Amino acid sequence: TSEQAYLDLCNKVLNEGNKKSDRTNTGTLSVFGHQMRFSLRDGFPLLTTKYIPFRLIVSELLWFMKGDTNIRYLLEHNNNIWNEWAFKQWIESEEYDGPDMTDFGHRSQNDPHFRDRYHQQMEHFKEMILSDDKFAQRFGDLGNVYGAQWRDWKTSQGETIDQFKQVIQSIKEKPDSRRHIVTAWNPEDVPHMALPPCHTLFQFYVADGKLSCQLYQRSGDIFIGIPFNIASYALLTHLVAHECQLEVGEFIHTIGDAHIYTNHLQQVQTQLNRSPRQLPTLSINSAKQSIFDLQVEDIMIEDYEPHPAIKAPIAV
Ligand code: UFP
Repeated sequence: TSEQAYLDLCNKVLNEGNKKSDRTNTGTLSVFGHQMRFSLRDGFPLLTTKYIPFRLIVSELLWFMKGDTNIRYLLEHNNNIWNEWAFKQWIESEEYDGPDMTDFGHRSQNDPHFRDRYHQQMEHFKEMILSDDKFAQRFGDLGNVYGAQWRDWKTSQGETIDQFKQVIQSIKEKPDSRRHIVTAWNPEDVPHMALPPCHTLFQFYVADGKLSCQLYQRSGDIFIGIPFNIASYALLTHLVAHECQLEVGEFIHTIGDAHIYTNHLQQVQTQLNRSPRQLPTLSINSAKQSIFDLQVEDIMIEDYEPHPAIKAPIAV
């Protein structure tokens, strides 16, 4: 199956990767410039060699597509993947009067006492985001992340550009165009961002009634991040095809710095010792024609029978 493209990347980096230090001081093995191709016609590329929680991919992508940048929507769908970024804004604000949370990412990994206090504060934070509108407005909003760049790009003239709507329009009107591009990389914003966009730019392509998508990802954590990124952009391709009444073609994943963190080497070995299974299939509620009306329940993965999850620390 097309999962092999991912396993090949793991093998390549283990065998040929450059030893490289990185921002998080974890250390990586890394290659520069790698491309994987996933035919979306033979199954949905959600890895089977370890369990990937697809529901997190769905709610995050719908959140981007809505142009939403507030974690409240994610929390309402029990999705915690962006919490730390919002939490950081709160504990660094004047309003915060709880215990010291400086450098909570590292400390919660190394100090069990601190970890308990951190979890307590985080639970409190989540409750406040969900129950208090003002609080959510102040501390839940992540600013110029993907949703803002896709749907609400700020121009120098003080106007906004809806790149995502425009690209859908252009696919419908001029399928052969070579300009179906959405960029999240905004050089004006990058210096002020805690995490400059990893998925930097994507382009669509139509041939023979089939829609393909290529992503340029500047930096990819092969064990933890990339499996999510593959599934997310494969889903995006399906959704845009649904909106434009096209079949799906390929998802092409081009990565700049593709790396395995040195504290994931064991886990990658475990995964490589497993045999890929039949890929699952995706179903989209066909009663909804516009993808802008879709809710998480409208998107389902079927016949997904993966190997168990593999735990690993996240580099912070
Ligand atoms: N990362 C991914 N995919 C993502 C995401 C982050 O692989 O969608 F948001 C990883 C890549 C890298 C780290 O290991 O997060 C970002 O660090 P840097 O900005 O230094 O590249």
